[in-house]
Amino acid sequence: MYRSHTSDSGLVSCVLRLVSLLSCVAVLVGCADVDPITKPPSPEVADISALLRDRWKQGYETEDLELYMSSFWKDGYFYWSDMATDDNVDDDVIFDSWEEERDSAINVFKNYRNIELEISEPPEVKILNEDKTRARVRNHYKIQFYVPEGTSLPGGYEAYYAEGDNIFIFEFRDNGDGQEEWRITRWQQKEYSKEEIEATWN
Ligand SMILES: [Ca+2]
Repeated sequence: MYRSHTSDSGLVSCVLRLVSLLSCVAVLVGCADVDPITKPPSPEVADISALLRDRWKQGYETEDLELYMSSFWKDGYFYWSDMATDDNVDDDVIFDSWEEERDSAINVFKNYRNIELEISEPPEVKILNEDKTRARVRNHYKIQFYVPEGTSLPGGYEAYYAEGDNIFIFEFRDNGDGQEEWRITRWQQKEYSKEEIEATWN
């Protein structure tokens, strides 16, 4: 009897523990459901998000060439835009040099008096390897380029508008100053067509 009694008691205790454990889980899940926003982003997401905001976007908007170019790794840089025609690859712009990205930025900064760039935040970040040194990053952008005063674009417009999605590959590398950081190594731009932009207005 004694033995049996002990065994029953053990079972009861076990069940109670299980119930107690399940309650804890329920509380934890409950908390996560109520307030998911307070979960801080991982260091990778925070760093990548900061680079896009404080160097890539701010450098372009303030036409600060060095700041803008510090968003990119020089070695192995690759750029590809579908030029707003994703059904036709003949007009795509593709290059694999950091210098060409720089020349393109110099050209834009020379020809437009003001640039306004809006990006979706935070970007979607997917870490691609176990070492956490490579990530695929997506965001949405809206950009407006204003021509200098007294000039206009064909049709009399004072600004050029573009919108679309960016798909970046970021890598975590040594920046040459003994510090490792995330920067863009590959940038694919899927630009919206005029029809796609107009569809977002409705
Ligand atoms: Ca195209």
